[in-house]
Amino acid sequence: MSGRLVTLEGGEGAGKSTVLAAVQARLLERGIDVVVTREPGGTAFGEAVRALVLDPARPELCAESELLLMFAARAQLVRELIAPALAAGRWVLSDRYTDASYAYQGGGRGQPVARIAELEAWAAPIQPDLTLLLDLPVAQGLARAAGRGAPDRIERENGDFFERVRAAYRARAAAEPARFRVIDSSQPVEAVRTAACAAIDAFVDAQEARA
Ligand code: Z5A
Repeated sequence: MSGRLVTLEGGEGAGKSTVLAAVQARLLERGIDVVVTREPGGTAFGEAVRALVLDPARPELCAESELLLMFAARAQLVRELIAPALAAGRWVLSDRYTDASYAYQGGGRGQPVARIAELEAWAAPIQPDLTLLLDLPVAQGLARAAGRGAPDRIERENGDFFERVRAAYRARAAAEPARFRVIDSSQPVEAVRTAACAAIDAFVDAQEARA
């Protein structure tokens, strides 16, 4: 089987980190060689960009710079890690990818979708094959995230911002039902993990049937 790109997405406190290890373990159980990464980050350059873009001491960062920095980190990740891994037949599991830019910089910050699509086509032309969207009410996600210590620059945004992020994610999932699996992450952790692994199993089954 050739390589596939699987992404995990969701708003604040959705539980991506909490389910990531279970998804990785399920892929390994299915005999799939998987590389795990995250955005922004995943490369030395990308991690430096992450530190810059999430730094609460940089409130002056404008929305345009934020969008470009996300794509600068992503362009590097695609060329350094994602494209070579897929070309070698490995799977890539990424904690966030391009949908996050549509949700946060598009929905949240109001950056034009056409501009984001242009950046995507140029800097990150590899599309995910499967995206698990962990979805839950904003208030519940913010309550979970509140227990994690000092908020970063983006976590300092208000509830309206995160409502726009959630709406943008849900709109993307509705527009691309073949790629997205929406998981109700307001459920207890074990139920979310089970739903995520079931989605992985169904996807792997379908890929094996096609091979
Ligand atoms: N960002 C962007 O703006 N544009 C982009 O293009 C990209 C990213 C790629 C960093 O992302 C920021 O970058 C993020 C979006 C922006 N900004 N914000 N805000 P990140 O993914 O690294 O950081 P994050 O969004 O803050 O995710 P996180 O810290 O990894 O959170 P999470 O993975 O979704 O949640 P978690 O850590 O697994 O869980 C949060 C807490 O809830 C924790 O205490 C858990 O124990 C608890 N939890 C989790 N699941 C449950 C359930 N089911 N029940 C009860 N409690 C739970």
